[in-house]
Amino acid sequence: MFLRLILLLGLLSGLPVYALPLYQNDFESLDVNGWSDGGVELAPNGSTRFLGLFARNQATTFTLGGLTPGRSLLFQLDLYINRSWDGNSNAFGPDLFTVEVVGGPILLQTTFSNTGLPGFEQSFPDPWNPGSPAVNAPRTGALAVNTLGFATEGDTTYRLVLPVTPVSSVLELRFSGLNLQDFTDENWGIDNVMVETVVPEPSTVLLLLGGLGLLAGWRSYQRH
Ligand SMILES: [Ca+2]
Ligand SMILES: [Ca+2]
Ligand SMILES: [Ca+2]
Repeated sequence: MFLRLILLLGLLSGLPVYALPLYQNDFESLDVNGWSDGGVELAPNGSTRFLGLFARNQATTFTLGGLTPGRSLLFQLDLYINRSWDGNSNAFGPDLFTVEVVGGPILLQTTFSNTGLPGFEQSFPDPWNPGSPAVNAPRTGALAVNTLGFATEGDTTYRLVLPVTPVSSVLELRFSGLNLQDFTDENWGIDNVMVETVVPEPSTVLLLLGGLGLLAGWRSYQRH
């Protein structure tokens, strides 16, 4: 949060802030290095290539090395939720998606829905709570809807931005579905992956903190 605030303030103020990309992949070059499972799929309408397709309880693990332990990263990706995901439904799910650090914390666990039926709402953007699931309309928080050409119930794109702090020089992130049906009913894919480390210049941090201090002082002065 602090890094993102510094980045935002730095961008607004024009002071130097660096977002260093460590990894980027839109899968158009068919490169799946670093991914344990999945191949490159072409969207049914030919608009893009992505890592997939995953169905049932399938998973893929992404491994990135050469990291500095303790230095925060931003992991961004586009998640494609395709066909008849049923969200919180007990009868046909719950259709769960999880991102976790292998041997570490769960970064995201939630349900998604592409159907409009009562009882088939989704938990996203809230986390999955099995005792009392959050009730959000299907496709809440979507970046795009029906852009890939999947039949019948369509497809929904979510842009996930997950802050993560590696505890060693190697980070393993595991992406998995749970309770999904076969590919023809419910599947998912990953695209536009970007991992970056946000590095503010020391002078930028000092100037911004100094500026915030002056602002607080001025407001305090005005009140008196
Ligand atoms: Ca792509
Ligand atoms: Ca379904
Ligand atoms: Ca289902």
